[in-house]
Amino acid sequence: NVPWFPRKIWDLDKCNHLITKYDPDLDHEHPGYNDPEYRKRRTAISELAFSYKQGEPLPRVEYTPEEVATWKEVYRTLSSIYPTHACRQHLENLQELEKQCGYGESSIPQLRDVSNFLRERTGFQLRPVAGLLSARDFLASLAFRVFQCTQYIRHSSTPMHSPEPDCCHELLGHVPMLADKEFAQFSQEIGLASLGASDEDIEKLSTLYWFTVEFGLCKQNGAIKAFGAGLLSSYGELVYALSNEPEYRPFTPEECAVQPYQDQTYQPVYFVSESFEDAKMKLRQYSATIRKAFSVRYDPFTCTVEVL
Ligand code: H2B
Ligand code: FE
Repeated sequence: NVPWFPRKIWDLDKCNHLITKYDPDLDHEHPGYNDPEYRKRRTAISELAFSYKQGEPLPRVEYTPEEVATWKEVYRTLSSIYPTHACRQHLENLQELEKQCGYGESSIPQLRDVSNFLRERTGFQLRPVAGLLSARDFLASLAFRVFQCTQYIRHSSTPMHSPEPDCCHELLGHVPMLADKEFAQFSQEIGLASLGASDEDIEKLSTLYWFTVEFGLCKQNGAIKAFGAGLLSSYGELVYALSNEPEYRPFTPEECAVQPYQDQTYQPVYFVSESFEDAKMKLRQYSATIRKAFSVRYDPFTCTVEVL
């Protein structure tokens, strides 16, 4: 009994199971919980994601001056430490996004433009999502080179922190990395490994995702740099992660997959990859050890998963 999984890219319309953790309507600790205006705005942007169907043009959002002000602050602060803290791929691609995709502190880029940019670079595309998705649904979309992307922005009272993913995290953390060919392949392979996997293996793959795509470090020219989107979108943790204070371990999927992780405070340990190429090869070996009754291959011509 293999759990259901999407076989065609259009099946992603059914991969929409949200997790209510950190929801501004339910979580009393959420910075927007006591702000009815913010919650109304979130509901409106959520509607766009709920009604989205694969293949439709991505919805545009007209951001308010308050939202743009939040973006500006985040953009400025993070840009100031990228040169010393971000990996080469992130830096290069962010420059390209500034040149070609309207990235900058004065406006929040539109998902439609960003998705077109990524498609040209690595074949990745974005799809709007209303909030935190189940790990199974989130990982499954990666198998199709689809990245589920939030479109709302964090509350203006906490520009330097968000308990949940928001457009600052996606656009500044994830998007520049998804424009890298090796990294895109790495992401898709985690996705493919997740299709039809047991709950236990989904948990392990989520943990792997966490310590690489979200909080991964890598070696570049003898220095440690950040490539994880959770780091690249959090000033505080980005500084901490490269401060020599936390523990650093070489990336090994077997060890990484079972390491307990923190989503409330900084990570006590980070995994350092030699390169994306190396991380991808190690992940491939690890994936082969996941017990599944079948193997899968993605056919990019038909956007379907072949089950072998
Ligand atoms: N949902 C959304 N919307 N964005 C994410 O970055 C995300 C998610 N990450 N669901 C997932 C879970 C991740 O923490 C892993 C795969 O569990
Ligand atoms: Fe993320």
